[in-house]
Amino acid sequence: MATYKVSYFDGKGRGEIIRLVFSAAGKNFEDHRVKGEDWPKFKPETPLGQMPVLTVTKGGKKSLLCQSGTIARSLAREFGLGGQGSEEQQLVEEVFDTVGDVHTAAFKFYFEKDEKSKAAAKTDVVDNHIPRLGNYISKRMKEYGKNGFIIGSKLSLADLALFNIVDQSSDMGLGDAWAKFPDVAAHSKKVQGEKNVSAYLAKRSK
Ligand SMILES: N[C@@H](CCC(=O)N[C@@H](CS)C(=O)NCC(=O)O)C(=O)O
Repeated sequence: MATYKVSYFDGKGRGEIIRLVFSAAGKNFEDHRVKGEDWPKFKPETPLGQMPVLTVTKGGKKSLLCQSGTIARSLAREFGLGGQGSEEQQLVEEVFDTVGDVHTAAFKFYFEKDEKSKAAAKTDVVDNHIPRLGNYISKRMKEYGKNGFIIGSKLSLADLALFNIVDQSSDMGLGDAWAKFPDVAAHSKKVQGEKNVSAYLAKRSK
């Protein structure tokens, strides 16, 4: 049996989707929070010099894997959160990538130091990225979702990814931009109410 360790800074960022996949699937993982001062020592041991890193130990062999999206997708497939059948799988990954575009734009805003560029990046997220995602989610839910999920009739990586961007963008002060999208608000509530997710959220590091 494989054991898993997720290494990331002590924040949500690009590591949180992986923690959410493990938690929603009810799978054990070591939540390795790397302190800023310990990162320079660990960095050269990682494949890309970046985190998150997933360490998989199986049959005495240790593999260090990188790229948050690749890790989240492959674990989701392995744990039954990747969509049922090829059409659902395609749609789950479509939602995941669409959310990823918004995540990248939100990070650009959040980490920008120059005030003028930061304001422009915020406008781009609030006026372009979030409305585009909000409208797209309503469409996909109507076409392919059941029981309040975006794709199919059970929780998938698509749901975790949307919940994660809404949660993290609210942390970044962008929460109001979702107010015009009641389907998204209802969806976040639904995901938070899922048994394994709600147990994780109750104990996750603030
Ligand atoms: N495309 C990569 C990006 C990883 C990335 O940018 N990691 C940042 C934290 S979010 C990092 O490790 N920064 C520290 C460094 O580069 O030294 C992924 O999604 O995993």
